[in-house]
Amino acid sequence: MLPDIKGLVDRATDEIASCSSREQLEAIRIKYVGKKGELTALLRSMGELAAEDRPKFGQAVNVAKDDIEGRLAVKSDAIVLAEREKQFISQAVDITLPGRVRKIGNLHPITKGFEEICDIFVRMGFSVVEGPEVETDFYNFTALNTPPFHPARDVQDTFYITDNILLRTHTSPQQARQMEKQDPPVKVVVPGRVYRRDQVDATHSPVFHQLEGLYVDKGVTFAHLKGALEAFIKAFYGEDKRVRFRPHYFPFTEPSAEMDVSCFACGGKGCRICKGEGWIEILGSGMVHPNVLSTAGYDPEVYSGFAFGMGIDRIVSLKYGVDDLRLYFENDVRFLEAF
Ligand code: 2U9
Repeated sequence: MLPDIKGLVDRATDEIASCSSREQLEAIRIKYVGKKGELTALLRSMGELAAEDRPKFGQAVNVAKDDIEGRLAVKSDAIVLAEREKQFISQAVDITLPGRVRKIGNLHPITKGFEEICDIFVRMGFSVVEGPEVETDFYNFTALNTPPFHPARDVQDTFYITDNILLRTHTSPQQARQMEKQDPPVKVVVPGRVYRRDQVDATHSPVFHQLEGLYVDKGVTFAHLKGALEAFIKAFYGEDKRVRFRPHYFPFTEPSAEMDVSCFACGGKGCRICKGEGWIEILGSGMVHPNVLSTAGYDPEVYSGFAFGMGIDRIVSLKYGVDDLRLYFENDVRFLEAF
């Protein structure tokens, strides 16, 4: 009797159909068509058959082998496909999920204030220059008509590196340097960090920020000063703001004036914020003192100029209603993110 080839193919077909992994499929391949598999064994046993049965039997075994190998190949493709599908599903990206927002930070309110204010003065034709925070006594005081033992030095006590070298108390020394470096017209604003010997509280800090301006040319008058500073206030705080000038004293300007802006809170009627005044002091200004012009090598009979100075910390605080200077230095992101 001839071995049951059809039965063998049927068994292999069933096993292949119910198999679900590469490993199982490989085991089935080895079992039926491997070197020591059942079909190979059948071929080997051909010698036991009658000679006339051999060709037909051999042919039947080869057809069975092709059949099984074909089914193995089809199943193998199906398994690879199924595995890939499983992988795709497990690795799928849900594009409907909102993305993770990366924190990119923002500029410090003081930096923003500097940039906004510089922009306004640049539109009026000023250049922006910066200078060293460590200065000489000469540029910080003497060149600004404040010689040794001048009483104005008392209110600008600072940190001394040597008797002659100190941390600047204002950005004015850079304006003095600028005048020394170039002929008129000089039209600059100088933003920067400055230092004074002060105890820290809500309105005082040994480190604060200033922006000062200087315009020197032939024929510069107090009217130019008033026009430029009023234009600045309207651009920075709003067109509805009014300004007024009060006489004051600075050693480096004559005459000198402080400028007030109409109160942000009450518009000028008088309230708690402006202490009933209707006005808030905002900056200092004046016509450059002839001694300052002479020291820089400019003839005060030919040239005149105006200058001004403002504390940026205060200017920005008034704009945003910040009531404590210390907030600028504490680095609390909840505060910093509010701008
Ligand atoms: C030169 C000539 C004149 C700069 C000026 C002020 C008035 C002023 C204060 C405002 C508040 C400093 O930050 S604050 O404490 N500054 O009032 N500053 S005029 O005058 C100059 C500067 C340089 C060569």
